[in-house]
Amino acid sequence: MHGSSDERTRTGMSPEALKRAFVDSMFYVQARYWEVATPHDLYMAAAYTVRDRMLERWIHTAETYRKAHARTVCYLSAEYLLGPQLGNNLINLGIVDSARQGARDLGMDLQEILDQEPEPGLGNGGLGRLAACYLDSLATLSIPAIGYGIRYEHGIFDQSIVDGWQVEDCDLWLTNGNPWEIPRPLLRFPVRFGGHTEPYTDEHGRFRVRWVPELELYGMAYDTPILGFGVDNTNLLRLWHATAGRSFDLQAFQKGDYYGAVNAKVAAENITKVLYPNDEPEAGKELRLKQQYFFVSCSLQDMMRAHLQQAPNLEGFHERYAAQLNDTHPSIAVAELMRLCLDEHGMDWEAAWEITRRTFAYTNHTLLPEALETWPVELFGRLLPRHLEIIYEINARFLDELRMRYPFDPERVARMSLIEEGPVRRVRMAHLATVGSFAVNGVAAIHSELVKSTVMRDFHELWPEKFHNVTNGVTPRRFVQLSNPELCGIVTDLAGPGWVRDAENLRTLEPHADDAAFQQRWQAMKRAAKERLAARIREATGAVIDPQSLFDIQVKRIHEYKRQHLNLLHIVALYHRIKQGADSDPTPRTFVFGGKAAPGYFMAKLIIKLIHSVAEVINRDPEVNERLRVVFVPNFNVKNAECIYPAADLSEQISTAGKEASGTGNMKFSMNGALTIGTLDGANVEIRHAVGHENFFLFGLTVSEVERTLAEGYCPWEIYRGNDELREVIDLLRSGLFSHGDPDLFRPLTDSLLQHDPYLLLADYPAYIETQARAGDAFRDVAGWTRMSILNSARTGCFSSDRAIREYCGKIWRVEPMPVSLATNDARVS
Ligand code: 9GP
Repeated sequence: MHGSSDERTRTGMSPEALKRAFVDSMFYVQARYWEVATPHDLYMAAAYTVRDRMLERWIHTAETYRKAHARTVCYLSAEYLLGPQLGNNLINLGIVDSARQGARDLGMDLQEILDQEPEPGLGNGGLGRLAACYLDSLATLSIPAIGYGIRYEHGIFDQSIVDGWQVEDCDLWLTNGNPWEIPRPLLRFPVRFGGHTEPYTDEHGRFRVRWVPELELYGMAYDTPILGFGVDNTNLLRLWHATAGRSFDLQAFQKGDYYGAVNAKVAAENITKVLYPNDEPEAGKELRLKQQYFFVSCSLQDMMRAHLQQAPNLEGFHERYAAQLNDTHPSIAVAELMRLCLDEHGMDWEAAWEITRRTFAYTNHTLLPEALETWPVELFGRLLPRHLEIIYEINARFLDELRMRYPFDPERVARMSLIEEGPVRRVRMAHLATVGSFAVNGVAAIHSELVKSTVMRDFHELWPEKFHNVTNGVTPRRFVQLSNPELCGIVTDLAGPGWVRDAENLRTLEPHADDAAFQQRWQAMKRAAKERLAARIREATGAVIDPQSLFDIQVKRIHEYKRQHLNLLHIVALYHRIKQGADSDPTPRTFVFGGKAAPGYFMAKLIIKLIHSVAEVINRDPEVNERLRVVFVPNFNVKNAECIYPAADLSEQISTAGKEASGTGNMKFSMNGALTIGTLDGANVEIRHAVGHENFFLFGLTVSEVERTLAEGYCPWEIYRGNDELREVIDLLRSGLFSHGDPDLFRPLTDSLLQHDPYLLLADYPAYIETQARAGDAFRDVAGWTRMSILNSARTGCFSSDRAIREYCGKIWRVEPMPVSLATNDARVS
């Protein structure tokens, strides 16, 4: 394990070995000498120094898994929100102290080097970050696994704020090079689009179909090693980059069409240019479907290549691999695996179908109808004609089965079809994923129940045993050890360093919850984190905030269902009370917001504007600003998040019940000792159960109350009329006070609330206000609050992604750990 090869200077772990390797990297990789080295050179040299140590483990891991023909998890995900790698890799290698010491000896500050790293933001939010946490846990638990995805040249946009409005800037994470990836120019697979299909008879006289595509390009692999913590296992993240095929170029060149060839190259490479922001309609996003097919096809071809190196045929493919579909984005994999088996490997339908449906498992991450992907049949057929045929055939066989089972229920058969009939016929990707998988899971207990009783109800009735729950989790390596060193120190002192691999050991905090000396240490930890956040906010926005005040934080994507505007209604109510001299909540608070809005989602962007407008009025009013402050942290990303979660006193998890599948920010906050104010939605339900009802501020309608309220003809206007304070708050928003006299600026928001209020803010408003008042009171009882904070951390070890991955391994993937030891490798080499 760690430190086994200190005698080898290239990969040794001591400060001395690290220093020598760093100096070497500066010279031989960066080709720089000290006097002219830029901060970026220092970062690159440090990254290469660390990478060398990872490569040794990585190669040995690949060798071990291969020799053992290990059953391998393939995580197919269009998003990986990795965040900066250097700090995390130092932690997982167990060399933070050596690196800090080595840097100091060379007259450098490790933190300054870490700060140089650009963020690989290849994801939108929770779903992509979950994939990154799962990669960390898979390696840590020694599970043979490959993450497959897309190497977007531009990840999630950078957000800046101009005059209170979000402005999107292009993310340039690759501009200065990416030291963590290894390009594999020889690992390339063809991916085809368009054209038509034609029947033929093969040499055995069997009916076959040939796809004659119009366009062919290539996917080239870029590999990133993923280190486990405290083990030598180092797994693989393989991201695909699109390039034009050489033969393709040649054809055009031979015709003398130089510019045509260049244009074709540019068009091919566009496929992996940019990550699509979610929360926007799919309409017309042809490139998005191309991206999905592109990465899935490369990944399946790669899996087949590796399998066939060791097996005579594809018969045992599903034994070798468990492929997880992360949401519907990769669900075209079902049709692609069928195509590869049928058309490229000459299998018959039954054998191909057997392999396919025993290979895939599908995770559903949302019930929001607008996020459940469907593609117009016309578009599908134009881009992927062969796949559409295969989907029709899967559907025909499936519908026959259904008709036999439900002979008198044609509506049910139509509901379950893979094709949605209507003026525009569409392919239902969630249905394709469900029919083509051996397991389907939701991501929190309540969500999994809702999957079964709503969007997948018919499927659950048909195949009850297929449905599971695996509640999400977050890695304690990044979200405690790296981001909250003081908390890490406290737990390590009590439980020893092993808790990082077994987060249930956070429980050792529990008996100390009432100990006065321990409470002081806890408060100092919070204080340090709050000061760090205050400094960062000052640097980013110029705003000054008071670390003594209650830090009430809501950071996540901006969306109406997440209800950042409910939080704002409370803030305006507090403001209004202070102005009226009727203040009933004397607890000074700092409200912190952060999050990106999809570029095409007007209401979300208006909410960002409203946050800034309310902040502007409150922060400059001396009558109010001693008690209330409102700040927005621009460009919420993993780096910023690491600074924010540890600093929170109160975590806002206030979505309309039934809308948030799980949430993972809620877990990160709670693990870092924040109390939650939240609804019974997503993983809040399990967090509340774990931390104890008395340590959680619950409010709001339940899922069934939401359903009932809407069914009974919800009338937000009546609530507005019947609640004096709410009416005044909304009228203030409509008065122009927060919009320099323009009463119309926030109209779309206030009109939506008063006319439809689809997310039931007004219905939940009174309970939210009352619960916020209780939270404010509770914060003034310092010992009581500290106790609750300690208990939150102590009891949330079960939200480690290690627990989630163990559940996937046991319930769904049937895969066993395969520990790798560098020590045996050392013995073999020497
Ligand atoms: O909205 C869910 C979020 O609640 C969940 O925590 C996350 C990871 O499971 O997935 C999000 N879903 C999506 O981003 C799109 O389906």
